[in-house]
Amino acid sequence: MKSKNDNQAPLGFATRAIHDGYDPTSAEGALVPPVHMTSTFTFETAEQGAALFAGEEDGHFYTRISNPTLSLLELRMASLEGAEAAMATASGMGAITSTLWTLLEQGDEILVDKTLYGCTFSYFQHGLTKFGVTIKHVDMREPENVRDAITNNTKVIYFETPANPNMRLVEIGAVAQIAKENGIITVVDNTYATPYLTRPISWGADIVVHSATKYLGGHGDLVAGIIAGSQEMIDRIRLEGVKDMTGAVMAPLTAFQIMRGLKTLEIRMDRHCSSAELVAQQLEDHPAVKKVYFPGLKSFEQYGLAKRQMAKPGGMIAFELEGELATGTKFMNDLNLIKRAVSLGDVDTLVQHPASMTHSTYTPEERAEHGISDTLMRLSIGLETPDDIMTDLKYALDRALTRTRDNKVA
Ligand code: 4LM
Repeated sequence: MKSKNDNQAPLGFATRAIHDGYDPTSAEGALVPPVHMTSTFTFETAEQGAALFAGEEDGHFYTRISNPTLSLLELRMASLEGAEAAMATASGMGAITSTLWTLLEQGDEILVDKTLYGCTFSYFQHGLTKFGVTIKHVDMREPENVRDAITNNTKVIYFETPANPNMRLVEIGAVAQIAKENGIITVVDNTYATPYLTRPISWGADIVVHSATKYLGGHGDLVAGIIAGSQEMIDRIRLEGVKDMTGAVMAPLTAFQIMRGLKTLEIRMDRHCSSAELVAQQLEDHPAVKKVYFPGLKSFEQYGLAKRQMAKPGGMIAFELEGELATGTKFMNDLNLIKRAVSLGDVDTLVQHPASMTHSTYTPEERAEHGISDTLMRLSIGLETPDDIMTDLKYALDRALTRTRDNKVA
């Protein structure tokens, strides 16, 4: 389908998420694109097979490299991120590792924000370092810290915004500008924001990675990743990182599920965001809560940046309860509707405790140094009726308050 309407105006985000790249007449009129459940593709002649392998002819020949169903998802994700090209991968970690194995060599240095998803942190600290890559953690809330940390060996700058789990933001435009001035590639993990809220490439980033397991899929029923960037970068990542190093290719059926998820991404995000605003306010007003980290609250340290860089504040909330770790554990156990689970961006509201779950890959000392406290709780606000989410929270918060008061008296 054309990406402009007949008046030559660009089509909107939701329209592209539903229609881009597909013409039903190419598939016997099927409204929903067919799923190409095939590992391999036949060659009309041996010569044609050789030409495909030599890159002299375009076409699919093996699903680890490309497949029509994956290509359609890749085209849609490129369109939504405002990128030239995209690549579908088996998981978010598959997207991250395939990208960085391609970009980095022994002796290179990568500047990485202080706050990262636990397994990403682990990959940097325990994976890349084994192969002679130096990792430098920088607090990227202040872009000038990045400039100060750059050396002749710096090849890549990597960050999440908002960062998992403590919601810190990084000003993409400012960091990408410093990177460009120094010939460095900027990679942004856009999982929390999604392209509906933030498009890092429009701010100057080179590559965007996603855990498509989260909002893009949106229903908690798949594991997947996406990489978006220039055609040249994506070709390299496809043929070096994915084809030969990680093999982290997405299954065609997963691509079908993600394309179904993308069709409702905009309306789901609108609801995630509006419910999260209500919940964040409820948390902030409750005496059992010490501090709330949510980009839509005026009390959020980077509220101004959130307004500039995010169309809406997102569906993720982090907060600290009054009391200690045990208060949080009991709070989680007192929830009924809200499910105790890692992952995020699902239709179901989920709660988890980063220090003992997603960020247990950090040592306690590393967590302290990287701003992930032991009492931090994380909520992924789902699509249930907002009042029901808040009623469940109020019950558990009221009990947390009673416990904290009883402990103070005792
Ligand atoms: C979680 N997160 O936080 P796969 N990037 C970000 C993430 O949050 C994640 C990944 C990449 C969680 C998983 C248990 C910002 C994952 C990794 O899980 O490999 O699709 O994505 O709860």
